[in-house]
Amino acid sequence: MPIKEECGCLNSGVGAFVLPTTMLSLTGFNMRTASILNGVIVGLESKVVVKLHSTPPPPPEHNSVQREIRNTKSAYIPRFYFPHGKPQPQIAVERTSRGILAAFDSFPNNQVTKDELPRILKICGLPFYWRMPVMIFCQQGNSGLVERQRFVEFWKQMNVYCHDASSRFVYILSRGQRFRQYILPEDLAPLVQDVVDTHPGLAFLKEATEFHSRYVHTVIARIFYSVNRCWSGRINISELKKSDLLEVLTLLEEEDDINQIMAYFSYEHFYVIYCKFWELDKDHDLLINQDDLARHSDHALSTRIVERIFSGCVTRGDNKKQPDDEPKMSYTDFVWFLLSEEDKRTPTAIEYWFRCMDIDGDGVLSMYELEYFYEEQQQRMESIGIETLPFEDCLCQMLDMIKPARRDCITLGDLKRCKMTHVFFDTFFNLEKYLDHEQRDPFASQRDEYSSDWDRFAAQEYELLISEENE
Ligand SMILES: [Ca+2]
Ligand SMILES: [Ca+2]
Repeated sequence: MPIKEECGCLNSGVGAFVLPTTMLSLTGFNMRTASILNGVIVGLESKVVVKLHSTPPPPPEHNSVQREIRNTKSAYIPRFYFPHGKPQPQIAVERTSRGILAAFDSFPNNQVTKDELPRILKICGLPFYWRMPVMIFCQQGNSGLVERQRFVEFWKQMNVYCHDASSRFVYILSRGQRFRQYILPEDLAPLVQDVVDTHPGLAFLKEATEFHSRYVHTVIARIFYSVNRCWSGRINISELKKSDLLEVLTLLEEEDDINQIMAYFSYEHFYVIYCKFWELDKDHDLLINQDDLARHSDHALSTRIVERIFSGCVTRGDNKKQPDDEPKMSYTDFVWFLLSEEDKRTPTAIEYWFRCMDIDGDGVLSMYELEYFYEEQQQRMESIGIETLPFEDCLCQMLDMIKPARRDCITLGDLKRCKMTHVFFDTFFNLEKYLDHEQRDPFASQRDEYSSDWDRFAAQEYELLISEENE
């Protein structure tokens, strides 16, 4: 029976009524409901007295976190997210500005040249090799001079937006264009050319101007290969923050032996990359075709993978003049190829070969794709009288090695998690290296002074090239 009929109207104003305990169970009217009704309960054994109010019940009590938020709602919460770095106190910016003005006073006409600019940069805490980008940002036309007022404006404006090294670097290299917060390859050219012109480790290159642009292009390609992790052709602030590029630029200032700077700038590494390209580019038009690339490393790569490299899945430039022209590879594309081929453990190399092997572009390597590449390896081995494993057996070995999350396909994540990914790739498209892995225990790690497969390859090849040259 409804409570209303038995006990009178529940919302009839303040009053008291008595519910028999039997009614509580009949109506599902429990102790909690009674308490929510703001009632006073007495005589639990036999009777419950509920005191009613005309106002609705208050909301349930907040938990401690909610209380905390409610109490601090109007309080000041300091800003804690600084995508462009934490701003310096205004007083520090002013102090630096005064330092800049005083430093300019000591130069004729309050102007500095490229050679004098680093003295000003030091006051601002900017590294030596940022000077060319700063020069380009601040100079009037091509005067080669930076004027005091212009520099102070630049400094103050930059401090409005950018407070850490990465966002400042992008700001300077993009010439303060706030709509483009990324670096393009050509933005780096003046900086790298400045390294060619002034680094003591490259003094011998001064006269050989024909190699300057080759070196500059190699360094920029290597920087993009390692830093531009999303393959967009534009380095953004977050990629720069995650990279070692700015540290390496600072290191250039301290290290006179350029070959000690294995990341990006080593001349020996450049020498190896360029000579390898030169060997393949027979007509020296700085482009190579599929036949040229197939000759790399004494035809170590399969035809099928070479075709995939030229399919556009890993190359950037479209070097076709006519739609029917055969696809060509630029020097920059070759740098990406060689770095990927000689060190298959880096994230970019794994992505590079994954893109090549993922023929249908569905984001996984399916069994048919693995079989397609293995088939040619098998044929090549048979043609030179080497006994081969059937595909199924090879597949089992590979799946045991990679341990993919799903047994029916291999994802990029599976390959990045595995420490033996280089062996996986060589099995499917590099015969020479595959046979090499087969001969030695692939799990036995190579212990030597080199920190990467690339550094080892470059050092060994450099020795070879130099000894060939001396013969
Ligand atoms: Ca050529
Ligand atoms: Ca696929």
